[in-house]
Amino acid sequence: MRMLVLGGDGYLGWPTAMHLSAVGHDVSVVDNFARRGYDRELGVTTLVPIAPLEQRVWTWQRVTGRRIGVHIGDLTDSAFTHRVVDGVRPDAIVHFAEQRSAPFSMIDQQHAVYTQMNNVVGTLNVLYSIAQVDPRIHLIKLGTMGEYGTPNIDIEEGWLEVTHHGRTDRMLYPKRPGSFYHLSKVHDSHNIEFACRAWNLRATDLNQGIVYGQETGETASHGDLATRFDYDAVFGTVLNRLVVQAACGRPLTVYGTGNQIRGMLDIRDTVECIRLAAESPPEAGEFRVFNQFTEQFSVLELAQLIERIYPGPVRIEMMENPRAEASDHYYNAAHRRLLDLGLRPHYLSDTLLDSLFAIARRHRRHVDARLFTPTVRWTAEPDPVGPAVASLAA
Ligand code: NAD
Ligand code: USQ
Repeated sequence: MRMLVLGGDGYLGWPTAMHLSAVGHDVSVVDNFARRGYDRELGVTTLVPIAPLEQRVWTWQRVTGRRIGVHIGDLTDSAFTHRVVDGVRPDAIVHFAEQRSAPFSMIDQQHAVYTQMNNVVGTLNVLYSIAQVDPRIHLIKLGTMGEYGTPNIDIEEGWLEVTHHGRTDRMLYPKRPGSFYHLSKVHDSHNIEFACRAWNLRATDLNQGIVYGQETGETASHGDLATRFDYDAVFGTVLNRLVVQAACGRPLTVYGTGNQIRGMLDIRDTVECIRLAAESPPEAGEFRVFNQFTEQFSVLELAQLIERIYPGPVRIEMMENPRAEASDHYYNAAHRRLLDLGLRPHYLSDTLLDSLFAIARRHRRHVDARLFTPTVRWTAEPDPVGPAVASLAA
């Protein structure tokens, strides 16, 4: 298949592009390097160094003999997006290219507006391009489990059958997300579902949980092919952060009670889920939703697991939660459909954690421990809080 990977320079987009290329698909990537720009704004860097995109692609071709096409530009530019989709004429578009940090979207009004503009407008441009170039193109869109929030009922895969006053209908599952970032994904989902209904497009919305890990078969095959590994309080996700904190002998930062439960998955399963979704497309007009995670954990369970297996002293620090989120809640989310397509999950194991500890220890001299402290609060105050954010405002 011919595949276009939007956000192909990112944490997940780059390993996915290589994975799809490795199994024989003809892959091109799109990126505007916004993510490398957020690093500069925040004064942070990925713990594992990453090569420039041109070098990544060049090394991939040298190592495997396979070519990955590159298109540099911004999806919020409708002419650029249309030009790329029309030029490549892909069978499937995998859309990772959004601002993906909840804390980043909550820094202040400017960052909330940027996040929703970037994400919602970019996705709208992709939808229009598909409808105008070829409605048969399968859109595989990265959503998030956080779209659902933490309802007091079981979470289904995208849809819910509701009986109200004696009448029954199949409705999009009600959403109650916890940040302006997560809300941008809800808006995307509704826009995509409408485009499928109105224009007969075909789409898979992957409500992905929190990804952990840094290596796939492809990223590990050459230093230039590595993907990023974030540990700062804005872009670092919880398990990746706790691993780096343990490796640096710093306290593990558990927000609130630590009883927040989330669905999670290994980065090797992310790239495989995308392949599975791409190779079994939905029908024309179908808006299909898969919950893309393999296990659920509370934050405290993750911290205690690390405390138990890390070969050195570990201290857990229960700290005030900078976010507005439910701490003690019911959580039971369906996640069958990718398993039915053939996903064979890598469950969180001591071996995986040992390999992550090794990666963190290898690079720990570059860790800036100030970045472990959360600086963004879920307030509407006009002034940014904290040193990392102050540099952004400047
Ligand atoms: P990332 O920030 O590392 O990658 C996103 C890429 O998209 C970056 O390279 C960025 O430069 C690019 N991009 C952003 N806006 C763009 C635009 N307007 N035009 C062109 N390129 C643009 O993020 P990631 O961790 O790889 O996440 C990828 C996707 O998966 C996101 O949509 C995210 O919401 C979703 N997701 C991620 C996780 C996770 O744990 N990392 C979990 C669930 C869902
Ligand atoms: N948390 C801590 N300590 C930390 C960091 C986080 O206790 O040091 C807690 C948070 O309060 C939250 C949970 O851990 O309850 C998860 O936080 P996170 O930063 O790992 O994840 P989140 O903000 O939800 O965002 C990440 C990705 C996002 C993706 C989402 C999937 O950045 O792109 O959409 O995971 S999900 O959580 O399923 O919505």
